[in-house]
This record gives sequence, C-alpha cells and structure tokens, in this order.
Amino acid sequence: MITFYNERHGQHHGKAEMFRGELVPCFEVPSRVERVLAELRGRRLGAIEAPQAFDEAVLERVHALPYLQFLRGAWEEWVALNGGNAQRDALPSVWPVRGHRSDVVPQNFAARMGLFSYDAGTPLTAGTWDAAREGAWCALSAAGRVLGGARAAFALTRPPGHHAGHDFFGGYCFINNAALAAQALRDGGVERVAVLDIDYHHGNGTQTLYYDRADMFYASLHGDPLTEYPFFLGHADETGVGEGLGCNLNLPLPRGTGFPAWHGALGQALRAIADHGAGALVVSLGVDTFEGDPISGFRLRQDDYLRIGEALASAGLPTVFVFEGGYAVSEVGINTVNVLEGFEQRGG
Ligand code: Q9C
Ligand code: ZN
Repeated sequence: MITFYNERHGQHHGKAEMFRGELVPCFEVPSRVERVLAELRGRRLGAIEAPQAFDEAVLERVHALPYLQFLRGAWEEWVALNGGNAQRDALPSVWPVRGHRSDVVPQNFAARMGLFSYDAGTPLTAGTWDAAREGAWCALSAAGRVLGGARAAFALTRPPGHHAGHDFFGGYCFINNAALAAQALRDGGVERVAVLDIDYHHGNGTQTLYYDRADMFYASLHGDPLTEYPFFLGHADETGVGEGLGCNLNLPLPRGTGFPAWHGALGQALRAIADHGAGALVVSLGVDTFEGDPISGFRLRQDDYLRIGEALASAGLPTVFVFEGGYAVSEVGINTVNVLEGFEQRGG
C-alpha cells in the first residue's frame, strides 16, 4: 500500500491544551507520526511518497472560505497583536452559544478564534496552516491513487481532521482530511462513498459536513458522547436529515469496551455500508481505542488491529485510510500499521 507522508506535519507542534482547568502538554505530538513512519519503513509496507500539490481552492469543497481565510492568516495576526505572541500558541477562550450571533464576524482576534472553534484543546501554532494544508494534499493524493485503480492508499498526516467541520476547528483538527478524500472520490466519479470512522472519538466534523447527503454514508464507532469527547454529538438517534436520512450511523459504546463488543459493532457498520451500495471507502483511522491510550477508554490490544484490517478488507472496496487519533506514542506505530497490514494480508 502506498503512503502519502506529510513532511510538514512537524511544523504544527502545540505546546499546551486546556485540560481539567490547567494547561497541560499537548497529547497530539509530532512523534506520533514519526512512530508510524518508522513502523511502515521497518515492515516494508510499500512506497512512501510526498503528496502532490493542489490549488487551495479545492479546500472549499469542504470548508467555508471565511474559515479558510482566517486559518491562513491567523498566525500572522496573532503575532502582530503582540511581539511576545511569537513564543505562545493561540488558544480560543470565548465562544458564541445558543442565542448569540455567529453571522457577524468580529474584528477582535480572540473572538474570531472562538467563532471558528469549539474547544480550548486545539492550539494554533506558527506552522499549523502549512502542516494542515499539506495533510490535506496527502488525503487528496491518496484519493487520487485509489481513483486511478489502486486497491488502497494511506494518508499519514497530522494534525488529524475528523473533528473539523465546515467552519470550525477543535479536537486537535483544522482541515477535515477524510471529508476531503471522500469528496474527491465523489468528484472522481464514485457515486456513493462511505466514511467509516474508527477513532475513539465521534467525528463530529465529518458527520455535520455530510449529514444531509445521500451520496455520503457516515458510520462511526466511538465512546458514548454522554461521557466522552466531543460530548455534543454522536448519539445513536442521529441518523441523517433530508436526503441524507438513513445515511448516518452512530454506534456509541461505553467506556471500558473491549474487542469482542467493538468488533461486533464494526460488523454492523460494514453491513450498513454494504447495504448503502458504497463504491469506495474512506477510513478515519484513529487508534486511540488502544487499551494504553492516555485520553481514551476502550480496551483494544495490539493484535486486535490486525483483525480490524482484515475486517475492513472484507468490505471489498477501494479504500483510502486517513490517519486520525492515537496518543499512546510508543504503540501508535504498531497499532496503525497492524490495521494496514491486516488489510493487505487479507487480499482483495
Ligand atoms: N485533553 C482526536 O482523536 N480532548 N481528537 C480530550 C484530553 C479532546 C481527540 C481531553 C480530544 C480530541 C483526533
Ligand atoms: Zn480520537
């Protein structure tokens, strides 16, 4: 399987996120991707290439232009406010809620950070835009390879993407790489695309992007939002709206879920994807379902990830894998590459 590796991912390196009333070191660190890269090389999974470059206008297939313009210029604005800001990351601290205006874009920088985000755990740093944009090119390059006839391709990038929506960042995500890959598959002629999100957290960005569409089926296995991030979306009764009714499947699972129950839910998601008649699959590949993950609550083990890859291969669909979460740094490479190797070994 070919991997498109984001050589610029390290330019996004947040210092701290707000957690339990304190600023704590970021969990979403550059070494995550370096571990996956080392494991891919060590196990000779296939070629590792830099992505193609694309026109930034393609990002508007998924994101709002004012949001993209804000992200593109945010670091310069932040530093222009105060020279000392060059040594600090930008974090939002105020948000519009129900009954407030989100149609008027404030001039104040902090207010715009809040307008375009939903949590205080996602620092924006000097290289965030360049890293996120290059990651998007990885996802689009992987989709292009699959459209060209490859059975599968992997976008190895950070920051991750599935929490980013049409005009908001959060959950360590800025550009929704999986949503972009799915749209690229549609634009390349695949009539129905499925996005299967196996990250521990519900992909609220992806769900909201495609909630009213019949051509995008979104299925997600995740920690129950009653207790788990992102809290405000991801319940089982969210099944889509309008033309998209029936095209959204949430399978929330309680903290402590182990592989047997998780694997059962995966089978349910794969049957739904088959019933939908999808012609291609995008996998939001987070491995924060691992028992050792520092911020998550499932109990999957290293070998389980091989079985996941095999199950994904059984769908028999051209597949784009997009890297998402997974914060147990010393195992993130093994777990991620186990999924890809399980997929490859199953044949197709
Ligand atoms: N500080 C992804 O896995 N914070 N995002 C949870 C720990 C947000 C996870 C609390 C977790 C976001 C892509
Ligand atoms: Zn996650």
